[in-house]
Amino acid sequence: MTLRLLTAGESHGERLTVILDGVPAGLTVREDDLARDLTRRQGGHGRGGRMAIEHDAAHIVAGVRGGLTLGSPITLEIANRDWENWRQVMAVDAAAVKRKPITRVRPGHADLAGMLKYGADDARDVLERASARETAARVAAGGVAKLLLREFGMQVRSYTRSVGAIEAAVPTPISWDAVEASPVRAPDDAAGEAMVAAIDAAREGGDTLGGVFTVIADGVPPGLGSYRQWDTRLDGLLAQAIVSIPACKAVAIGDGVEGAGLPGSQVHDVPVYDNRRLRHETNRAGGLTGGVSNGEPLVVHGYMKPISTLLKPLATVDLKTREPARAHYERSDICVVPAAGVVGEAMVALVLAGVLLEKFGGDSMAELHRNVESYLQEIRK
Ligand code: EPS
Repeated sequence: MTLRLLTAGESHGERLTVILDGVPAGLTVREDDLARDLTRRQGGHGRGGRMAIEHDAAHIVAGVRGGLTLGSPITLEIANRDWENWRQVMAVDAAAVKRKPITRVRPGHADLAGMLKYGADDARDVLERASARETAARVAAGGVAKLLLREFGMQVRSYTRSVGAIEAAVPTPISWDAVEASPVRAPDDAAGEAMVAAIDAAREGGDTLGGVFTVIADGVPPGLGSYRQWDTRLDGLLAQAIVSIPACKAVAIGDGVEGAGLPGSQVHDVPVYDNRRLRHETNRAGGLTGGVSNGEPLVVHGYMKPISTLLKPLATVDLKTREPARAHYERSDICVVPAAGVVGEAMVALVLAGVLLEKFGGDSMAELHRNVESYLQEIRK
């Protein structure tokens, strides 16, 4: 793998740590460049109390000198402000740690599977790493990937397509300013208002909501990814990256879901020469054919289940007493679809940066630019 990401850190531990390996030398990266997406990820109507505590910022501790990447692994750190309130519960030291085991596992949460897997008798040992707090680390890394893609004219953005049963009417073209101004990152105001109301109603009812986010990558050159092997197909890589986002249960590329119910004549995108430039009349395939980018915008949808921590807890079992019980509750979010879109952008950016580097190589940005340019010149002939 050309670009590798490792993250570490518990939700209420001291900090999150990111190692991003494989970024060429000579890319301008400043902490400020990573700030905007970290803030965007914290927002969205439906977030819980934790986001009032955290002010996520990525501190660069390795891999950058004088504002430029060195080609060595980039290490970023994001402090957990809430850690101050969890020092005893999360203490590293055996003598200092305070335990109050959680055994009433939440349906739909990693609690049960994680406890069985790791032989834990306290769901705290599971939920701390299973927590979606880890996605802050991905967004910081994705920020670096976006800087790399920007050098080649690629831009990765997202919007909220639905919350619960409320679906946005997506305008063409999408007003990205309107998306960013919306409290739920919706592309149409009326749906945005209805989504806010639905989230409020869920909160009132002690419930939670899922939904769908859509990530669009513009400026992607044709030829990224490969049908050479199952694990080199770009659609497969994107699907894995999106479904790895906590609570994300399904993924679709372009009109993939709708297309399954239609005849081929209504699904496939017809290539045309437009002023001697090759393009497709439509983009139902979401920019991918044969697992290879085809020059159209990449369109990826992520489907999220509702958050599994409910204010009105569901029925469960207590693993300690083995009796029926009500599930554990602790502070949580009501709906995170708007934030998940930002995480989806980061995951798509990381995958795209990976396949770009795989195709074109290059230890320095100058070398990568030369390689990309010569390919683009060739295919434009
Ligand atoms: C999460 C539970 C909540 C969320 C958290 C994910 O945290 P807490 O238990 O501290 O209130 O806020 O998300 C984040 C902290 C974040 O940064 O996104 C969970 O159980 O997954």
